[in-house]
Amino acid sequence: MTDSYPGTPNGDAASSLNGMANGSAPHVASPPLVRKKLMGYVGFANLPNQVHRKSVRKGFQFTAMVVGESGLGKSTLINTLFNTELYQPKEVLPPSAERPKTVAIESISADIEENGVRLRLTVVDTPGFGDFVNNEESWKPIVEDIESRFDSYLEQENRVNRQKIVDNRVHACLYFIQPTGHSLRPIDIEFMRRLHTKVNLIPIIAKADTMTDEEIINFKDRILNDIRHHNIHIFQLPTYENEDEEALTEQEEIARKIPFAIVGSNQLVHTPDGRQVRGRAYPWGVIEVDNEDHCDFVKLRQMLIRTSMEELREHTTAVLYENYRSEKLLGMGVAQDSSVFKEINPALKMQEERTLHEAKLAKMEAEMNLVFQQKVAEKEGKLKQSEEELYARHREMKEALEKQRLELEDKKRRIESGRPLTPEKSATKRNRFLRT
Ligand SMILES: Nc1nc2c(ncn2[C@@H]2O[C@H](COP(=O)(O)OP(=O)(O)OP(=O)(O)O)[C@@H](O)[C@H]2O)c(=O)[nH]1
Ligand SMILES: [Mg+2]
Repeated sequence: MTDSYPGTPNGDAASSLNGMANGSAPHVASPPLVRKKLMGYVGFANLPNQVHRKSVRKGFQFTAMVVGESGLGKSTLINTLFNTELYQPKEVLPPSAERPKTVAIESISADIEENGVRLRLTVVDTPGFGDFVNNEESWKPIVEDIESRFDSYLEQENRVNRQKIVDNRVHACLYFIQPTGHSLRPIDIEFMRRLHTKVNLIPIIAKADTMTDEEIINFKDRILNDIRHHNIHIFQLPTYENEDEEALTEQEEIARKIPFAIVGSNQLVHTPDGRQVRGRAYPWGVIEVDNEDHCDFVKLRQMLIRTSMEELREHTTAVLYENYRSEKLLGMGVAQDSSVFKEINPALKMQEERTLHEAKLAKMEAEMNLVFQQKVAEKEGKLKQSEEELYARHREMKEALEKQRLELEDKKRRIESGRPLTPEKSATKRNRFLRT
């Protein structure tokens, strides 16, 4: 309400009261927009607070997945993110023993609360690729897991009662890249290509403490080039025009760090200056997990949890899940009838109906004309035939009469000349008589 509309005559705070009606019936010619100055407090400025209260009451759900080769520090990073030992060692192992490996896709949930906001955070830990006999197909169980979560959501959506939908969809997938310093390997590219349409991909350089700062900068460049070259879509922070300066700078700083170079550790170590920090101690010094000068862990946590959790959730729902859902339903033969969603304009509809009706009438007329012409042709044919028959009969009768007339005339002539009526017969008699 504090916005001033440049179009208003006095430039005062104004509000469009017709805006809502326009929005609900876009097909009807827009009524003129009336700008009204509010005379007093109405209350809709409180709408964002209502949404806020409601979402706090409902709580939030967020699921992140970690994927990468065995031993790259996936389980360690989860522990670092939660800041707890979620993965307790099952038994105390001697230093020479092999470290515990993740053997199946496991998910761990924790209900956490901060300033009265409840969040159910689920982390899905996946076994490393190196454990598979055939590493070419190592992406399969993970894609299947992501899809089965989509399926479960789709199934819940299709239920009669949709009150209690549990959202287990993976909202972000942290992909661990080996700190080789070269470029992405075929297995990384294959994996990301299989996953990028199903999940928000966030690439991570694992065990960044094994590389120098300069090596990390060059490695990041190569990784981003490879990602661009292979048209892999990684999660990008959206930027909105009306965002405030501070938020924009924060987002830019985060975006500049992608792919995040991460060091994971839940161990507390002493720094030379006497502080106790989470990190890894080396003979040459201490790498601090929560120090932005040492690695990008803080920026990753900031993006995942503080600034873009909602964006990750929204992109999962609006784009990734939506694509999966429509593909799946189309595959099942459920086609969308677009006419159902067509906006109806009464004038246009009447015009359409009239055109249809006229076309129908024209078709009927043409059909009737055709039938009429056929009947006329038939009748004509019949008439012609009977005329010919009549003509033939008339000719026959005429000929018969003419013949009769000639005979009678002949008879008359003979009678008049006194000759016998049947000269031929008498002649034969005479001849017979002569012979005998
Ligand atoms: N140098 C270094 N070592 C790390 C880092 N993160 C984890 N490690 C060590 O790497 C080893 C493997 O870590 P895990 O977290 O078990 O690796 P993982 O990716 O879960 O492995 P799998 O479960 O087998 O897939 C452990 O000894 C960790 O202490 C890191 O950032 N830097
Ligand atoms: Mg593990």
